[in-house]
Amino acid sequence: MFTKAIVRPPAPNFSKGLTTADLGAPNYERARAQHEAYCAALEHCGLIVVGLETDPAYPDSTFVEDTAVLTPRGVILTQPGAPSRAGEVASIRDALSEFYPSMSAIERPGTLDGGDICAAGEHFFIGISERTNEAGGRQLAEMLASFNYTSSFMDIRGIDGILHLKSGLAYLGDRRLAVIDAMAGRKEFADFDLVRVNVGEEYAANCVLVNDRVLVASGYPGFETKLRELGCQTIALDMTEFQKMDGGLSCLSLRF
Ligand code: CIR
Repeated sequence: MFTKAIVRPPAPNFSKGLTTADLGAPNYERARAQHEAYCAALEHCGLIVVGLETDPAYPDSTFVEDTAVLTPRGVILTQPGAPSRAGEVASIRDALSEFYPSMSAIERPGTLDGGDICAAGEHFFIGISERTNEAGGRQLAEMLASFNYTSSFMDIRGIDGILHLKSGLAYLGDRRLAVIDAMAGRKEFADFDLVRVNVGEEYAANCVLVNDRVLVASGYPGFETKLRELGCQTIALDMTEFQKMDGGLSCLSLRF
């Protein structure tokens, strides 16, 4: 069960962050409103939401997930692969130190973004991407092994429209994964039941299991219907402004 989440609202210069999406500039007021609704949904799932100050020094800093990997057995601070985001980790370390007296950290030349790490029970999928390199992935795999978790690498470079592994993959509990078609054939998923995300609804793959609910992006009825048919209680949230900055539901919080 998650009991807490760390979030950081978008700063007024949020639109200056990195993006590959060709969806236009985000509207700041709407992004703030969507972020508030996101926090309310986490509270509805029973979490205490710890809100950090906005940080205009880092326009992408609302995407807190990329700065740490939180597991029930230990916490690992990341080494974000985008140089403009490297400085985001320091304030997250401070925020987490209240809850975790000791933390490990990925060291350069390793790079690793939290968005590339998908926890599926005792197993972790580690995406090798434009942000997470093999050195970073190997460091994380060793740390996870020391916590008695298994892991496997998944190279996602070259999959169109996928910034991070979790842009196309999410764990739904009960050995079930939501996955886009471009990844569905991977042998690493052999032991899991796959919930295929409909073509054209790929953005919806970045959903988040929070205790007994699943947060999903609104506007993807095919995928949400599939989840409901499987017995998931979904909460649909507008994510349009974060999508314009390549962000999804999982990136907006660190849950623990
Ligand atoms: C970036 O390019 O780093 C941000 N604009 C978006 C990060 C999204 N994070 C995530 O998917 N975990």
